[in-house]
Amino acid sequence: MANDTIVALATAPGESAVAITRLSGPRALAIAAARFRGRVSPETSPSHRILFGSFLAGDGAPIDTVLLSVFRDPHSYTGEDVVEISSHGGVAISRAILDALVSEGARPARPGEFTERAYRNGKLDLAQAESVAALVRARSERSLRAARSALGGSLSRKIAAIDGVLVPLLAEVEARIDFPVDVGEALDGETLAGRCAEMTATLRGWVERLPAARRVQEGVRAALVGRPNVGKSSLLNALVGYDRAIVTETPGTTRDTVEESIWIDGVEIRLADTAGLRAPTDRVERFGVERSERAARECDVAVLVLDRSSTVGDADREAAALLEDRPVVVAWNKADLGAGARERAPVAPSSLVAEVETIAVREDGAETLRGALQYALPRVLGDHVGEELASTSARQEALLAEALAAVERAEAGLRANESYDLIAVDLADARRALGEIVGRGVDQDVVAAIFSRFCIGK
Ligand SMILES: Nc1nc2c(ncn2[C@@H]2O[C@H](COP(=O)(O)OP(=O)(O)OP(=O)(O)O)[C@@H](O)[C@H]2O)c(=O)[nH]1
Ligand SMILES: [Mg+2]
Repeated sequence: MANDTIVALATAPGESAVAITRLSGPRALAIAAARFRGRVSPETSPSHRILFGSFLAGDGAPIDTVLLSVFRDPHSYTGEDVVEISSHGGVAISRAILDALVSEGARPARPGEFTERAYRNGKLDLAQAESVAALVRARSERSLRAARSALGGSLSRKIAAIDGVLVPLLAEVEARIDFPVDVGEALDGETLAGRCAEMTATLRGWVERLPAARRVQEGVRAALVGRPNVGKSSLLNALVGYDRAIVTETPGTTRDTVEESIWIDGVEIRLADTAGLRAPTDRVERFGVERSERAARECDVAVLVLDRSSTVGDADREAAALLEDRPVVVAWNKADLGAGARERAPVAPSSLVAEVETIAVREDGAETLRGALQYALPRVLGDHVGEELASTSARQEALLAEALAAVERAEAGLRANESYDLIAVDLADARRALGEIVGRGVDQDVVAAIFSRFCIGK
């Protein structure tokens, strides 16, 4: 256990109703007691009590009246003695409290240091600790649920279940290396391969869900794409419900991509309005068009905006070509201006999710367009649209891919009657990769890097 006591503001700095300053470590109770005057001292208070009193400056003058929560080792977030001081919010008050605690011997915490201590004290495994960051960053109901699921240990339980197959299998394979003549009664390679196949299937199913989990976590990227002046910005404004982007009758109004989010079925949809696609007339527009092309190529779902009142031309076809094989919702805008013959949208049938008619200037059709995006969600999230997905970090994704590749190699090796030494190496590799997800045998630098991405006070 750490031998120093750390302190940080746990709430966002600035003006607020309440601010919480958090202390953790062996001297947390003594340090808090040095500046607290109340009926009960934190040093004698039982765990899980809230004490009311004054918090004092060095000269004994009160800084603020506070509520002080006491959590004794090991029943706290970090597993150490923890004191949380709730004061009035405000820059000066929090600053004064923090300074006072530092002058009593606490050290300002590094980012993520509280959670790091929780991890080191066995309160959380590494996968759970990472999900704390995901929880704080969650911007949608679904991403919050995904982070909560990971924090609840869903990843760790899955790994434990795979370990339950992997460890005995590895032992069996290793036994054959050591005692090759004694295996008469033992399972043959095909049977071992069958057991390995169970793991391969579990891991494969898991890896297949990762892109969907990532989209839930980070938000689905939806780009409004089309030639200039078709009404992309007007549609963005209609969807978000306020004048987010500039709209004018001049083609080429939007120069930079403009982002705003909406939420559909608890999923964040990150809408990007883009500069109209055409041969650029100046340098600024060229940069804008490049950004539009990138947004079109990188989005998860596109809204191809076409002008219902004119004919589909090369510019529309070129815009559509950028969308290749991603799901596309076609918005036939300016439906109020009358139309010629109903034309076919320049989108491959396999990509086309829905076609809607809109009159963006009157916000007509915005709900239908929203519905079309909702309809496109299963295409983006795959079959797992309604499933509980656990948030996974990029580090965990890479390790899962390693584990899957290793068990696939082991399975193929077993079927091909390869030498057991090689198979044991693959299985051990899978075990190492899975173990690292929950923190087993992880390099200290990796641990430090993970927590350095947290906010201070977390
Ligand atoms: N009549 C009619 N006019 C519309 C409609 N939607 C947009 N407009 C008008 O069309 C013009 C262009 O609209 P924008 O939303 O700026 O079009 P854009 O596609 O963002 O254009 P760029 O940014 O230049 O690529 C504006 O004058 C809008 O008022 C519509 O549904 N009906
Ligand atoms: Mg625009």
